[in-house]
Amino acid sequence: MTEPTRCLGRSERDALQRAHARHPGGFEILEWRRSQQSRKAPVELLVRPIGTRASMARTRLRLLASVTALRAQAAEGRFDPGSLRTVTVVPSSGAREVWAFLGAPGSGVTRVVCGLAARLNGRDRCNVGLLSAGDETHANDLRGFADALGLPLHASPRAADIADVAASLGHRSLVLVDFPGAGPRDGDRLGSHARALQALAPQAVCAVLAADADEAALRRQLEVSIRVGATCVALTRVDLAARLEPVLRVIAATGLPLAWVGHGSGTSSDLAPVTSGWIERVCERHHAMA
Ligand SMILES: Nc1nc2c(ncn2[C@@H]2O[C@H](COP(=O)(O)OP(=O)(O)O)[C@@H](O)[C@H]2O)c(=O)[nH]1
Ligand SMILES: [Mg+2]
Repeated sequence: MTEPTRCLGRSERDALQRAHARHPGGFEILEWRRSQQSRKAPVELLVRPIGTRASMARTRLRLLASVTALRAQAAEGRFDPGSLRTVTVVPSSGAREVWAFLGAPGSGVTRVVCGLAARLNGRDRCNVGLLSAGDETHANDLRGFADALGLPLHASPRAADIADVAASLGHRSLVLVDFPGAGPRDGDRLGSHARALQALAPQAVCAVLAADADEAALRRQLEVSIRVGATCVALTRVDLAARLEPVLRVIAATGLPLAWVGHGSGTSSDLAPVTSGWIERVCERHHAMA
């Protein structure tokens, strides 16, 4: 017992000693109370253990700080470039191939189709045919480009007809199919795309993702693309995205390989096959800025 407690009575000192034994780390006295209305009745002490409280508070603070740091780190998007798969998609030298392209409206599907057509047509004996899986208005987005390059362009607004229309392009070694934009809530159109893809049985189904879209929207878009059979990804509008880690993280989480990267609105020069060097450069730049 410390000096100041000498002025206390035996009952008070006993109560203090019991509290001290229970809370050796220290305690705060909340209330003195006698069990009966008599001065001789034993004293009861209501205490709050300071030590435990303080350390609990400290632990809670420490926990909060580490959770916040973790959240900040996740938001910052430390992205491991090794977690992202890439793939090189090239037309087979022998068999005729069909590649399908789909994505949310405005994500750059038509531009990717044009970019690849311009890149591949006439190279390594590849000749490209274009197929619009939409109505005439949708097909018109490709018309000027097809005419300028002298490429045949057919349209098939109905999923039931698409295999026949693709067959009418049988003289071309590579048919690129431009699907009208369909977002995650556009169930009717997604259903129609799924039926068309089933009929076409393409060698590649490419989900076109706009890098400047919101991370949650990108995730949902990839989910529905996978449901209709996506086999790879083309990342567009890279030049417009403030940060690339969110979209790269979303793609890596699905396990789908990234095939092409578009970083400009030009027809051919701004679309390129992805390389691991590009991914590493993008991540290094981001980490250097963080
Ligand atoms: N800056 C930039 N614009 C792009 C890119 N890809 C597409 N665009 C533009 O985005 C708009 C929508 O592209 P489009 O191919 O029509 O999208 P779709 O609706 O998915 O077929 C057009 O104005 C394109 O020029 C890109 O990589 N960078
Ligand atoms: Mg389009």
